[in-house]
Formats: sequence, C-alpha cells, structure tokens
Amino acid sequence: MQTKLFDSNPSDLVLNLLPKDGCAQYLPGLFDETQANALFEALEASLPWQPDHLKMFGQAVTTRRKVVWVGDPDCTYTYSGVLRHPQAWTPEILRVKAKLEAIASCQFNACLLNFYHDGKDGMGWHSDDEKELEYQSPIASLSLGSTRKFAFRHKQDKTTASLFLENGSLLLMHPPTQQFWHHALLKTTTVQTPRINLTFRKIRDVS
Ligand SMILES: O=C(O)CCC(=O)C(=O)O
Ligand SMILES: [Mn+2]
Repeated sequence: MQTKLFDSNPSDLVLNLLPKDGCAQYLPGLFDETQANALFEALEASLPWQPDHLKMFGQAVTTRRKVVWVGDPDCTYTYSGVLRHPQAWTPEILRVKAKLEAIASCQFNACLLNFYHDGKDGMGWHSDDEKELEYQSPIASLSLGSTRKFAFRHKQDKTTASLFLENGSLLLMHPPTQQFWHHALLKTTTVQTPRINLTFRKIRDVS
C-alpha cells in the first residue's frame, strides 16, 4: 500500500511496513535535528517524569523507564492493570499534537510519553488495544533522541518486521494494526544515550 501524507511534497510517499493485517508508516525527519533536540530538552526538563507501575503475572513491577500521561481532563486510562489520570497539556506537546493531527487527519486527546535513559530501558511486546482507546483512530508515535530498534510481531503467525526509529521521526500505526500485531521497543547494549517517545492516542468518548 502506498499513501501520500502531504499534498505539497511528492517525496513524502511512505510505504506500509507491514505485509498484512494493518498499516504502519514511517516518516523520518518530521522535525529536523535542531528542532528535535530542542523539543527533547524542553520535555526532559519540564515534565513530572515518574517510573511506571505495571502488573506482570500478578506481580507489581516498577520500571526504570519513566513515563508521563498527558491528556484532556476526562482521559483516564488503564493499562497493565493500573489506572492513570492525565497531566494537563503543555504548550510544546500541544504544538506537536496539532502537527501530527494535520498529518494523520484525525484528533488526539491523550499522549503517553516514555523516557528511556539508555538501551537498558525498553518496552516489551504489547499492543495498544485497551478498551478505552478508539479502535478507528491511528496511533502517532514521535521519537526524539537516540535511534532505537522497534519491532512488530504478528499475533497469530509470529511474522516479524522491524525498523530503526530516528530522532525527529514519526511512526503512524493505523487500524487494524493493534488488533493483529504486537510491538516492542527492543533493549540493546549499544545505546548509551536517552530517548523520549510520545504516542498520541484517542480515548473513546464514553459519555
Ligand atoms: O517507545 C516507543 O517507540 C514505543 C512506545 C510504545 O509502544 C507505547 O508507548 O505504547
Ligand atoms: Mn505501544
């Protein structure tokens, strides 16, 4: 599948990275190096980063990786068995949100930010398919800082696909990707510098 992201620039054709059952598109250089580094520094300094608390195999686990959940006031979200209440949007994150909404042609109301100190921090296999999430909406993932390997694995036949997410790049995961594929941010011993990832999501209106 080939999709055009922008009307203005013919070089912005991006391919689907997945062979079937979904669509993931990678757009490197959405922010140039200077912009991406400035955004990284602003987010690192201004947000109330906290370790994440997960339930794995019935056990409470505290991660080394740090997170912030940001969103509209009513956007509570449960994942890994833990209920999160959103922090208020900041001007920087709202600017990013507007840019990604224009590209993805949809509206987001929440964003999970992850801070990975180095390659020892990662995120295990999962899909972003919690019941609160709007199934029809894509997930837009912006990467800042160190380049890291991101992998997909098909839930049934275990086919894999992977790519390197670079500073300032965007990964769009369209429906029904979350239904058929797990994804992971792989740990590595070769990365010593930090990375911030923002995944913009749409929480369903349950009112
Ligand atoms: O850090 C990444 O690139 C992926 C993060 C992720 O999968 C998530 O926040 O659900
Ligand atoms: Mn995810």
